[in-house]
Amino acid sequence: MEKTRIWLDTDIGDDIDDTLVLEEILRNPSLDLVGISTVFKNTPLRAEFASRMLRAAGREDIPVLTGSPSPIRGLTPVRPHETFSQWDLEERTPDPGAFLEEAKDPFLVPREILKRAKEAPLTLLAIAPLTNVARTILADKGGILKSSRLFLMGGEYREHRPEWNLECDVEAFKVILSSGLDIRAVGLELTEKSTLSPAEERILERTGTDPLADFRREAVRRFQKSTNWPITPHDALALYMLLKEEKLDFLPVRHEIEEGTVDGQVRGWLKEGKEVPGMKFLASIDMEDLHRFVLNLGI
Ligand SMILES: [Ca+2]
Repeated sequence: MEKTRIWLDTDIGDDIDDTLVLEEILRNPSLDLVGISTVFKNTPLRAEFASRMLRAAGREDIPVLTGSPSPIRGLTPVRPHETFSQWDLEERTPDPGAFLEEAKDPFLVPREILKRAKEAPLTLLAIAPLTNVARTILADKGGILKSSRLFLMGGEYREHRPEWNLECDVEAFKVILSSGLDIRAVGLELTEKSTLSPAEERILERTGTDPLADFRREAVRRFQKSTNWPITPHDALALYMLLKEEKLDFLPVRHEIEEGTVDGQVRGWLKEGKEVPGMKFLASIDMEDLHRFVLNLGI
């Protein structure tokens, strides 16, 4: 079977779900991960985190690129729990090293994604604010991305509520909606229901014996200790959707963005609008099967 060429755009290093997604991708024999880009705030540190994870997996051949730290327009929202929750405990936050230099070039990530998409059709998996992806779409003057696909976690499609990845870069989400690309999205209304039980969390804490599993176990431990939150694997639904698309039900996206300003910050959410060509959102999901997928981790 031909492998799916995948590019991961991620804000790995805060919530644990991006870490779980990257591990699953690395372990999945049907996926060929051709590159990773980081986005939102401390992108050099996120890149260092991802590259350490690749090292644990023995996959230093996969490029990790430092993407946009701030949205296309407006301010970066702040939420109270914002730390590099998987790293800040007990040891000093590591030095992002060479990734700091890379962060100065806002066109680095678009250039590299377009280069890969030109070689062969590419599947973009976006599990973070959509700044990098939007910049890539804007830079794609030759229509290279028309043969590629985009799977994303972002938006809320049922109740007009704000969702983090959308509101962190409202302008970027508008670019996504007007891109005409072949897009499958999963919204907060489904992902927020994916919280693992304490017993399931314990499975994540002990599964696997290789260095990649060790890395994840330590990340889970630190996440739990610093946040004291249950694990809600929002982003895993986007990868699940990518892998099981044919068995899932989608609805056409008939939405547009409504904007408001709260405390001087631009906020945005989806409301009903005209049909967005090429874009569909996941209608429902079997949570038991999703949890089996999250906990299996291909081990
Ligand atoms: Ca994420």
